[in-house]
Amino acid sequence: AGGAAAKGEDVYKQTCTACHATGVAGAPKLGDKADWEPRIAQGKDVLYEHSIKGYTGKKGVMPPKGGNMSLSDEQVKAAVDYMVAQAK
Ligand code: HEB
Repeated sequence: AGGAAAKGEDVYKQTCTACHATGVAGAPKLGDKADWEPRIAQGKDVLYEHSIKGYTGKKGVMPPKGGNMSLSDEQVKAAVDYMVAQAK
């Protein structure tokens, strides 16, 4: 392993999977194209900002950094990249 993609996967598995694996509380599911397409259409900057700062959407609340404030912005971005890649 190694590299940015592997790092993003690790972050995803540690922090994001709790909600995004099964879609807890309205979270878009990993690998679900229908869930992700309109979100990806917003552009990556919006996805990054929403993931780092958190936001309340139509389906629920995305907590800042998934509730793990020890993550750096770069780690969260890598996890977003990983999730977006899985939706393609
Ligand atoms: Fe989340 C959403 C990412 C964790 C819940 N998220 C979301 C999105 C993204 C993400 C990108 C989309 C945005 C838009 O659309 O704009 N997450 C993420 C990451 C992580 C996470 C990267 C790790 C760090 N989440 C999480 C958790 C939870 C969640 C842990 C639970 C608690 N999210 C969520 C929800 C949503 C999201 C619910 C949806 C909201 C609305 O409504 O829209």
